[in-house]
Amino acid sequence: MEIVVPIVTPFTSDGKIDETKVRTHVENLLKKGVDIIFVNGTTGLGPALSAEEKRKMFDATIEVTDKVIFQVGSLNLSETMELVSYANKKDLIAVASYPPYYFSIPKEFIVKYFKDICSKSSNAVYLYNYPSATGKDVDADMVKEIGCISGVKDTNPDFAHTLRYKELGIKTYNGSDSLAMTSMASGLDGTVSGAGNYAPEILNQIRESLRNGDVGSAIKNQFVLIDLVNLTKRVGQFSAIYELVEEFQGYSVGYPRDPIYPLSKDNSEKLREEARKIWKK
Ligand code: ELE
Repeated sequence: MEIVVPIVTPFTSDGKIDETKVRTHVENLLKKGVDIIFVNGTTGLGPALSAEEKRKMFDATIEVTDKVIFQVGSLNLSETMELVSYANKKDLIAVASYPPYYFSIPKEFIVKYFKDICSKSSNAVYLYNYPSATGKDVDADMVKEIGCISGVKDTNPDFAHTLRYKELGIKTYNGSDSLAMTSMASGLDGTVSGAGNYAPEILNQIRESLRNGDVGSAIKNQFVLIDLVNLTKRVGQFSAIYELVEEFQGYSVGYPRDPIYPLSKDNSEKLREEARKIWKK
């Protein structure tokens, strides 16, 4: 029952990655019971980062822990490969990639993309599958065909779809906040939760309740998490996470990156107030 957090990427007001804030955030999450840090995911605004910025996020994180999954995907395979080679010199859990998105390409190209990454990587290679965002579903059959994927994060409301990867015997995580409890209770390796940036305690409580056989309490906490996530979605989920880390964890993770604009003062205040009501700590 691992808790994986796809961390936010903290930017300074002039758009640079704030590595000190990355380290502070990672240290705190680990203290709060998070097992693995996923860098450059969706919450980390991965598709909006340059290769250099992705590497910086990885460097800052690995200074604190080797329990890292390094998302290296992009539409530019040569940049992706540079990051794969860079990671070869380090000790980490895995490199991961979403499939090449945006372009309509045949399945064989996607299979080849992952095979190419595997052939270059001395680390484990994980798939980041997020069909509603990428427009591509790299399902269990395709993973079987690729043949070298050893883990998957499936951000997918279709839990049966996620379970099929587990049948292949690979590390399997579901990445939907609303399925965090289900992911931990149902024999997957754990959950990947963006809300874990600001509410790692809730994920930990869910896990503790499941370990103690208290399903009722786990469900209660899952619904608190769902209410918080739904609240963030009303104002801009990814911008809101920056606000709620400060609100609930007590330190700043800087700014998001335009066009994931920071929230207006008004929205920020309302968000924080409503979030406090939902999660009475
Ligand atoms: C998810 C979102 C999904 C987290 C990442 C993640 O950031 O890399 O609530 O399911 O829409 O993409 O947090 O959130 P839901 O895997």
